[in-house]
Amino acid sequence: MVAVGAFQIAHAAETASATKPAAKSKPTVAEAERFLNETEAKMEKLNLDGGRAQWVAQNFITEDTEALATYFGEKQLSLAGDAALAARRYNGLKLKDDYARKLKFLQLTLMLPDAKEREAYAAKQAGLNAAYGKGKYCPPGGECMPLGELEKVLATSRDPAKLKEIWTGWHAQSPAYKQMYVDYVALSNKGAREMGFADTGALWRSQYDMPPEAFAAEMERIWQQVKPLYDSLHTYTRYKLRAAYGPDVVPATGPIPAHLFGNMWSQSWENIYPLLKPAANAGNYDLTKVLEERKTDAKQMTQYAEKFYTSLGMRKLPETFWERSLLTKPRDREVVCHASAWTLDGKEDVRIKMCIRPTDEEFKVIHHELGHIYYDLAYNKQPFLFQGGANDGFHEAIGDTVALSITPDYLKKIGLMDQNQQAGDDVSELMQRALAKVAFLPFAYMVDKWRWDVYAGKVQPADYDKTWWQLREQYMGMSRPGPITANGFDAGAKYHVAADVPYARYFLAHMLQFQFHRALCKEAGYTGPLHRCSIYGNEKAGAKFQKMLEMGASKPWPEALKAISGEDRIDGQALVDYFAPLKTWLDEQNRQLAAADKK
Ligand code: X8Z
Ligand code: ZN
Repeated sequence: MVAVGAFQIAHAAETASATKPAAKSKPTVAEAERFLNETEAKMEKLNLDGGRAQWVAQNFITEDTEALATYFGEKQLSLAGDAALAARRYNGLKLKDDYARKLKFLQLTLMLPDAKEREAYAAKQAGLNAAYGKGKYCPPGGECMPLGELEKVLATSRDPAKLKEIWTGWHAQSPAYKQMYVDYVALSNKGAREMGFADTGALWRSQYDMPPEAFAAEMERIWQQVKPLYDSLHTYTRYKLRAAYGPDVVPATGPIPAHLFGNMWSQSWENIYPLLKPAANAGNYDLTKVLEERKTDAKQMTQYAEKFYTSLGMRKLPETFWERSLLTKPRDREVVCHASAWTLDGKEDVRIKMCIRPTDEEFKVIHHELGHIYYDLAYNKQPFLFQGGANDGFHEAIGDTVALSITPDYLKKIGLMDQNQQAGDDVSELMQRALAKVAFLPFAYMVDKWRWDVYAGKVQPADYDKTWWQLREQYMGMSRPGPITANGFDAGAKYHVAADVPYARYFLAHMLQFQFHRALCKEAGYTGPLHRCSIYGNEKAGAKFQKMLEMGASKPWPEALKAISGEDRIDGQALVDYFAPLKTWLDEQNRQLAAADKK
């Protein structure tokens, strides 16, 4: 199954006549077990066909591949729905834990009884993916630019007018598929309600081994833990952006325009590190420059990442990974460039699809993607229904945990940094990390806050942008670079909204990766500051990691968390502790800057 992808309808199965019970007989445990075993086998088979159709649809965007993806999407929905309904019959039985868990999984899905509606749902899902993948901004009189090129301008230009043009150009794409999204949401909700959920948002929140309301409360609890750190970083960033762009562009109070953060969604601020770097002792090492100068190609980038995993005692990637993955953007066809990791057969046929560029940011993303792949490979002996993350946040956290070990010392070890090159001091190291990890937090929270409200019908299509920007302002402290447009669809300019991939997973992953990192560094016997810890080459830490990965989705996630960290709660404290020295520094800077402002 696709590690990141359209709403996962992997949990599909067929009610074969062999398992269909006589209408009046009472369900038995033996019958339930047989049903689950047979269902799982059928799902596995269809999943491979569906995965292949999706793979080609995203690798070669054409009408034909879109139709194929729709065809199999409908089939998967149909099987998932049948299985979910058939599963209900066994709900009251006292089953062994594994079977009870599988029975629950089968019912966490959409069910659309009408074939026409299933087809419409699948067609819109494929259509939205394709539309996003093909998106471009065509400047007046200039050549059309795909997203990757637009992102490069946002990362490197410091001309606010140019930044605004690029930002606005990309956000002008999504209104074209807004109606498709609106119709898709309606169908999705219908399918969720058939299964007894209030709406699709409630279905999403039900996937965490706790009631949906408890999950929403957990998200808010964690956000409150990390919010003070974000606020400190935002305040400091405002001062620096004002210094760079002037008071006409960056106001002294209130939200900051979203096009100035070096990223299309202002979800990561790494690219504006040069504007923010702490003046004294700031490291001037630039990994992007090194990768560019050395002409490090996409395969080499991937090999660096593979080498990290094998240094932990994990296996090499299968030969077919290299043969079948897409690592660079093809020139002659349209593809969905947003990075993703896939397992087609649930065994060895793993691949990634990513348009790799030689940058520091993408160096981390490739480690992220291989995290999905190594998780997939680790749990490939689990039964099909347990071939998944302990929860989706775990899946997103694996590669990020590894990437937290990309430290200056590690880069020296692998020859990407000169031995005598000076690393930055603690504050500048932490600042760089915070611009990726802390800046991201409110975005990771608000995307699904918006979607939960959309799915719940609390936000109508006419108000999509109004609510989107209310949340952007409330949580991120940002504003739209220009006025909201009539019938706009700014949320749809983000891949995960267009492709309907839940986003709370990334919020969880940002907590989990600091919990994992802390636990693995401890396992490795490391006792220094955690931002200097790299578990590279430590097989003891690797073994601990691997043990959790192999569990897949077979146990409730607190057990998986316990296996690696001894904790059973997803918690923001590990992240807060990691950045504590930066928080102290930021607060002192902010105090001084405020005092200077008053003079
Ligand atoms: O989508 C991704 C990965 C694939 S699962 C590249 N990420 C989120 C994003 O790009 O918005 C990684 C971090 C957040
Ligand atoms: Zn991912």
